[in-house]
Amino acid sequence: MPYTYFTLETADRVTVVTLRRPEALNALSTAVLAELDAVIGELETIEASDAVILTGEGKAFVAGADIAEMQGFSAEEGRAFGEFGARVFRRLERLKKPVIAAVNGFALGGGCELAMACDLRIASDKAKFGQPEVGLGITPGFSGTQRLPRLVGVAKAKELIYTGDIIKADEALAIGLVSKVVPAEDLMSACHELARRMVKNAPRAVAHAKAAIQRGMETDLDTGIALEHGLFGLCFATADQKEGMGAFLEKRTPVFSGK
Ligand code: CO8
Repeated sequence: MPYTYFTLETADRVTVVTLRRPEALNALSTAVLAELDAVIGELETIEASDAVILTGEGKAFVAGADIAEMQGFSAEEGRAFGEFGARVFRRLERLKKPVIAAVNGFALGGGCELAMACDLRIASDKAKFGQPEVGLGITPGFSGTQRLPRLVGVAKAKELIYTGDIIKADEALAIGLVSKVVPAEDLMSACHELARRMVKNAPRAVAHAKAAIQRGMETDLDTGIALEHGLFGLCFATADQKEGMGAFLEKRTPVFSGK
């Protein structure tokens, strides 16, 4: 399906989603968020793909929510915009395949929040991260106050959010906001290499592992362990479990069907 702001390319079981609004540093307007919602809907249905790489065109991953659009908002409009963005990000976070953020440049405000809604983040050495919202007179509004402390700890999240400091990729790595920093020219190949190591596995097992981690991190340990049991059990209803274990016993490489 053609989009105004996104392109999708699927090859070798990986879909690359590129946000293309470089003239506004890929800022998230209502129209961009609505398309992102539709893109996620499409990703849910692409059977040829088991992993997603999300990146931005130009010098930004995403430089935030669209300041020009937000400037005249009433309190009610601000709340509705925040709720909409947060709902779209939550849908991305719950996608039943891993999503790697290939952070090519600025990931600020809503852009940092979007990267945090992905499963993990690989940064170009040119990437910059921050939650500069308080400098604009607002708080983070697409769940940054919730995901940032969960990712980097409460004190560091408070420091970043209260100061609005912009940090470079190496500091983002040091605080655990990103998994790896690579030279800009190697960013996409590094993300593809990582995705390849995921999609060689049984897709449903990876999806169940994602659900167990994601939902488990949002609850207490006993509930999380019970969730894991349920999802672990479901794996035994898949053809890929039989194939994976059969291949091991027959000393051959498994051929997974995603069933
Ligand atoms: N929104 C709209 N337009 C933007 C944004 C943005 N977030 N960021 C950049 N642009 C536009 C610029 O206005 C400029 O447009 P034009 O060419 O028409 O003047 C164009 O993109 C290029 O930007 P710059 O000329 O500023 O590029 P520089 O390389 O000089 O600077 C920066 C790059 C440092 C990234 C700079 O653009 C910047 O500071 N951008 C804003 C960063 C920011 O504050 N982001 C947070 C926004 S708030 C937010 O994300 C809240 C999320 C939750 C919202 C919930 C709402 C209720």
